[in-house]
Amino acid sequence: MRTLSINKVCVVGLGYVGLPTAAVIASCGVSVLGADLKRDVVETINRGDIHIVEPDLKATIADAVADGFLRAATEPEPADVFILAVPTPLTDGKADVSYVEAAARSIAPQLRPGNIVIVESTCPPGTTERLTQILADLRADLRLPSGRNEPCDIFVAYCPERVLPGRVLTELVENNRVIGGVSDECSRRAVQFYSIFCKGVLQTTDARTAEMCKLAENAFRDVNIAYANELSIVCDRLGVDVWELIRLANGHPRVNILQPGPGVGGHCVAVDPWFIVEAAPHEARIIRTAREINDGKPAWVIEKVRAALAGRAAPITVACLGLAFKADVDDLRESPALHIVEELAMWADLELRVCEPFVNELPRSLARRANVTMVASGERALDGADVVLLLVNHSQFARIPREALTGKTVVDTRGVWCPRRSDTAASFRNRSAAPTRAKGGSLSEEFLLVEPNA
Ligand code: SAJ
Repeated sequence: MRTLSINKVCVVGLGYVGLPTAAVIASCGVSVLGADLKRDVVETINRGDIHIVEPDLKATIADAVADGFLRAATEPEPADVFILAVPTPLTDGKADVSYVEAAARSIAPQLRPGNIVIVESTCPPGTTERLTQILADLRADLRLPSGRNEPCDIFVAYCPERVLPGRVLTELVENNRVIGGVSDECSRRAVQFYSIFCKGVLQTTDARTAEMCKLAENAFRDVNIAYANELSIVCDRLGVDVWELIRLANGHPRVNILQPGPGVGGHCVAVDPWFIVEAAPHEARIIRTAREINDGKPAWVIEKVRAALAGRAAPITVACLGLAFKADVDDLRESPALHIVEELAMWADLELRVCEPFVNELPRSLARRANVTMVASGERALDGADVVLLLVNHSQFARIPREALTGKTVVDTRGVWCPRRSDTAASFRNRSAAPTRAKGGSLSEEFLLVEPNA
């Protein structure tokens, strides 16, 4: 097989996927131009700094910029490979592919024979074929690929990102990848490109299957989380400790139940399954129901808080621990924690003390509320609080000593302080050392766990 010569890569979109991807390629000694419409993002990166939180990313970007392998600009430039990594939001319940179409239009004038165009944004099935048609319409002088494997000048493939926020730099290199070329030659060339920095298996298929594969992976996770969330609600009704139940069930060699929480957030798992529902509304029944269960969880948590407040004299101080969509990230997109705190902020006679260690200031929706203040640590939030609402299992919160919860009503949506869960090892070694549980499943001598058993 002829080896490609790749001297320059242009990454369009410098967000949670595009920026780390640009960094990893640049750190392999390939010249990378990152294009982003946002001037402040471009300036930040050219200073060797970053605008998102991701472990080790800052140092990798700083090195790549200092070594001259990474540069950012507001417009794409000619390159050997173009990667489109722009958002595909859900707008009015439908996949909004306008950014990815605009990105395709922005690279069209730069295309030269031999170029590879790779779409990494999450897309509904058929999008890569449509983008290929857009490029063909804009560049009638170039032969774009078709599924018929005819000779072409530009090679187009869909290759979804699969990285987990918090582990992005590792997973970009280690994960297996699915590469869906518009033609077989497109797949072959894309494989050669990804071989530069990927250690995982590169599996080839057609573009439509690769698009559906990405959606199916995130819908699979959503369905499994919905199962855990439904179990937590069922267990609450039945007076069973869901965290212990899951730990025990997962001892079965073929059972692996995920963890319940306050709902599903982020820009992927909470969004992508809807693309499948939109594409096959009558057939995608479990997928739709899972979305509804997970979307309904914040309202259930809010009812738990209402129960925790009952009978207390106003004003009541609630410590809200976490706003991010999951542990140890700064991302507030589609965050159920944020949604819950926004709702509580509208209630009369509540003082909310919010701690989100990964964000410097309150989001605008909360900053304008006089009854909401931000504090720097979990312990500060707890000081004088009547109710403690744990929404995100940030490592910092797991380190809060249990004594700090004494006398407070606790709504622990992540099971961080669940006695049987956190004392699992100890309780196996010495059952009598495990905390004792009062009637109703609560640790009433020390603190009350409203969720899951009250
Ligand atoms: N969550 C639970 N319980 C769990 C696991 C997760 O409630 O047991 C919640 C999280 O708190 C969060 C949401 O689900 O609110 C999503 O978090 P996540 O860690 O499951 O996934 P993301 O959104 O960070 O990343 C997912 C990953 N997809 C899969 O695991 C199939 C990642 O590999 C994808 O690259 C990413 O979506 C993406 O960009 O599509």
